[in-house]
Amino acid sequence: MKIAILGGDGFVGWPTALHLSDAGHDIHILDNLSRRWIDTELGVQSLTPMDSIQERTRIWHAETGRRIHFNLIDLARDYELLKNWLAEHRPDAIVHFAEQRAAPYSMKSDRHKNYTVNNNVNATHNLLNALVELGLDAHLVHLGTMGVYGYSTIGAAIPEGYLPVGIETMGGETVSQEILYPSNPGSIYHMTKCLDQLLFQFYARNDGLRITDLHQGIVWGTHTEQTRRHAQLINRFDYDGDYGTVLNRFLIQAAIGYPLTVHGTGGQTRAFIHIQDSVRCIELALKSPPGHGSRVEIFNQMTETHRVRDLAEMIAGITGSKIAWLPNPRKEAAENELVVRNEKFLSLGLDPIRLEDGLLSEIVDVAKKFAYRVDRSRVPAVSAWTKEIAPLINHDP
Ligand code: USQ
Repeated sequence: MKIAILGGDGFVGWPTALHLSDAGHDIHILDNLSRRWIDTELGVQSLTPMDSIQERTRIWHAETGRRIHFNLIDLARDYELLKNWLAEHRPDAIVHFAEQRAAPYSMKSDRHKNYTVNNNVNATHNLLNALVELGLDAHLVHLGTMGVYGYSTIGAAIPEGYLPVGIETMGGETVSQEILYPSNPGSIYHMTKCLDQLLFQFYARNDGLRITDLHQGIVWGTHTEQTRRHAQLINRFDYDGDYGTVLNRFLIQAAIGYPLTVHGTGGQTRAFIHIQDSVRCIELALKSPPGHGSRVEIFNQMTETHRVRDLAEMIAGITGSKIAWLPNPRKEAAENELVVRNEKFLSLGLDPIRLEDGLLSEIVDVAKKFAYRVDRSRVPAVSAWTKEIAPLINHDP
């Protein structure tokens, strides 16, 4: 297939581009390189040394003989460029990662809130709009988030996108209907993914677009089969308080002797998936497009759930690290249960990678190798969810 990967220079986009290229597909990355600009804005860098996208694709070609094409396009701002590119190349499928993906970054200031909403919602809408205008019947696979469901304290199993409900009619009868699971975002970033869901519902129903939305959990790990092939194919690996995600942060903190930064009681339960499984799931989704006239296909792209304090205690047990119990910069339930249905990917053949000591130690080793690149002052999470929380987390103890 000819596949456009929007946001193909990012943390999940890059290994996906390599994985799909390796599987024989013709890969075209469209990216505005905003993630690299945000590193510059924040004054941080990936733990792993990353080359330019052009250099990365050159090395991939030298290693495999396969080409990955790169196009510098800002989906949110360059609608005409995007439309012209799609008209010229007419891809069979499109994988859409091109959104600002960090919850803490989206909450930093009014400017960051505006940026995240404008960027994410416009990017998705421009894409859908262009597909309809061009009559392009490409299968769109979007990287969404488990966070659209929110984290209730009830603990009922979360279905894959749609919830059966009984509704009482005027005549007193109960009829059953499936509705999109009620969204309950915990940050401006997560809110944009809820808005994306509505855009998808409309365009699938109104224009018959074929759309798959992947509600992904927190990704851990850094390497995939392809990124291991050459030092310059390495994936990015974030550790800072805005972009580093919880398990990867704990592993890097363990590697540099920094106390593991648990927010609050660590009672937050979240869904997780290894980066290698993430790219496999995207390939499985591409192989199973919804039919014409179908509703939006939704998968829960996660393999395990864990409580934050259990992860911290597990890593402290393996590495001897200390745990720091910190005031929580976020407004979120202190403790929650989480049960998630994920049968769809399992039935398509996903054999999940489980969180186990060997893999965790391997990541600590990668982190130790590049520990000299870490700026310890960038480790704490300092983006507060509300003005009331800010003094609690920004005070000098
Ligand atoms: N947390 C800590 N200590 C830390 C960092 C985080 O206790 O040092 C806690 C947070 O308070 C939160 C949980 O760990 O309760 C998860 O935080 P996270 O930063 O790992 O994940 P999150 O902000 O939810 O976002 C990440 C990705 C996002 C993706 C989402 C999937 O950045 O792109 O959509 O995971 S999910 O969480 O399932 O919505």
